[in-house]
Amino acid sequence: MSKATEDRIEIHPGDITKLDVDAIVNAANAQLRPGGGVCGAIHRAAGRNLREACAKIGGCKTGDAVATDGYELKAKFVIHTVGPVWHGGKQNEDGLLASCYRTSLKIAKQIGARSVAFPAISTGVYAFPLERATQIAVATVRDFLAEDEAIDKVVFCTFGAEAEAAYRKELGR
Ligand code: AR6
Repeated sequence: MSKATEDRIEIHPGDITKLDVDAIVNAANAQLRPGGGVCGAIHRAAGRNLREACAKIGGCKTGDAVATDGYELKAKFVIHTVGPVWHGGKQNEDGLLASCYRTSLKIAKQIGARSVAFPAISTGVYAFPLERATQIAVATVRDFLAEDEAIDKVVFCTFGAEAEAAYRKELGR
């Protein structure tokens, strides 16, 4: 029998670059440049081959995602998704953020990644309100896992006490 959706979701506080999962998701920018935040940390940990792979791809639209190898990371793949910049909520930020999670999981399935870790996309530099973003992240992942058995495990990697508390509340843990 397949595992229940809730048993396939974990919270992991800490640095996503250290995680031993098939794929980690990067909160990227549209140019796929190394940048700062979690993106900068992933690029530093994966090494220059990741920067070159991203430069070759050239870019990614908001709400969309592309995969590369993980290079020096433990993770075999990095799935780069571009979250929306928060403009007050009337520019389809919610829909675009949901699309980031959904598209990243679709790509994970296509490349055969069965365990996937997400940072809290858009909640840093892009200023998406944390609680609202957490609700979207959790709802979208739950929906995907309930419909599809290709992914065994999704890890919400929280960076800081505030994000951890938001995810614990949303997941009821
Ligand atoms: N591991 C896990 N989560 C992290 C880490 C880490 N090592 N470092 C930061 N976070 P942000 P965004 C959390 O700003 O808002 C970049 O410059 C952080 O606490 O990285 O989508 C890109 O290049 C926050 O909760 O991403 C883009 O230009 C979350 O990761 C832009 O920022 C996302 O924060 C993207 O902005």
